Amino acid sequence: MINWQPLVELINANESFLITSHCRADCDAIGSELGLALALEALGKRAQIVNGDEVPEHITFMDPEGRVQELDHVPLETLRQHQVFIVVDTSAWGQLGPMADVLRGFAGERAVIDHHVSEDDFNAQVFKDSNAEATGRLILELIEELGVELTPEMAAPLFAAIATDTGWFRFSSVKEPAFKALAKLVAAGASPPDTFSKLYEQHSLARLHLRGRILDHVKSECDGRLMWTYVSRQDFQETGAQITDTEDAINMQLTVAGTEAAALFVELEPEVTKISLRARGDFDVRAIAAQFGGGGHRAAAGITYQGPREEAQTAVLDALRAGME
Ligand SMILES: [Mn+2]
Repeated sequence: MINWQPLVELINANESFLITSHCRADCDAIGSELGLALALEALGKRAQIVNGDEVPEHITFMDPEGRVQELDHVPLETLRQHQVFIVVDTSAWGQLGPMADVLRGFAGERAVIDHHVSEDDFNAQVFKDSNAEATGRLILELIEELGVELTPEMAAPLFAAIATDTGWFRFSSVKEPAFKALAKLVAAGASPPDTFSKLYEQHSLARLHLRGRILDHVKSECDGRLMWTYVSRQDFQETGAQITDTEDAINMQLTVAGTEAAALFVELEPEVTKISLRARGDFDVRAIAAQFGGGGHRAAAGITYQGPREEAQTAVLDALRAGME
């Protein structure tokens, strides 16, 4: 449990707040920023949200008022005028992008609200619970500590934050506090079906057709322990789908019983292949990715391979097969 009192005092003692989160923002980042900014404004404070890059297209629905600004479009002087700088959903300099320099040069008070284990020194007061399933739930706790009444405008983005950071309530991080928080957010106006639809039911027909190709190309090896598939440039051309339409496609291979590792080879250019790797159980795909200059986590890693797709497939599949022995 976080002791919020120092942050409540910091907020009560100041009038003007700058809020940021990590680049390539997700729903937890945006939801936490918006929930916090709206709560501060409910107290009569000023809040400005500025990120190092733009809000990803597929989650712009979370910010109907366009409150989240991109650093490129904001005069630097306006940022220095704030009294307190609050970073949410990250504690890593490397994830702040160009906002890292703004934080380094910031003269006022600093605070971090986060649930990630890693912790760089931001020279800030840290409000962290690494057992929390989402920063959005921590923001809700803070809102309650501040005595601010939850509005539908706060509840909707905070609901999306918790829903997505928990894989829609199925990760091992999901405990009773998550459902208690969700109940409060729904009571305040958050709509689970509306959120789900805006996140996952707005895709193009081309994306569905591309998915059909990806499924059609699936191969199974090593007695079903290794699954792999690919997308060629021809697949993109013929379906009209975009590179971003390959997102999440790899996870479909993990739905087959007995799969331990999965690979997706995406032909970006004739000589550039993007490779996504996933693992279930003990298999470590980060170790495979590292052999080709890639990186990631044990269960999810990626490689940008400088070479034709067939060559990438031969090389990386050989490494995967060797890892299965
Ligand atoms: Mn998060």
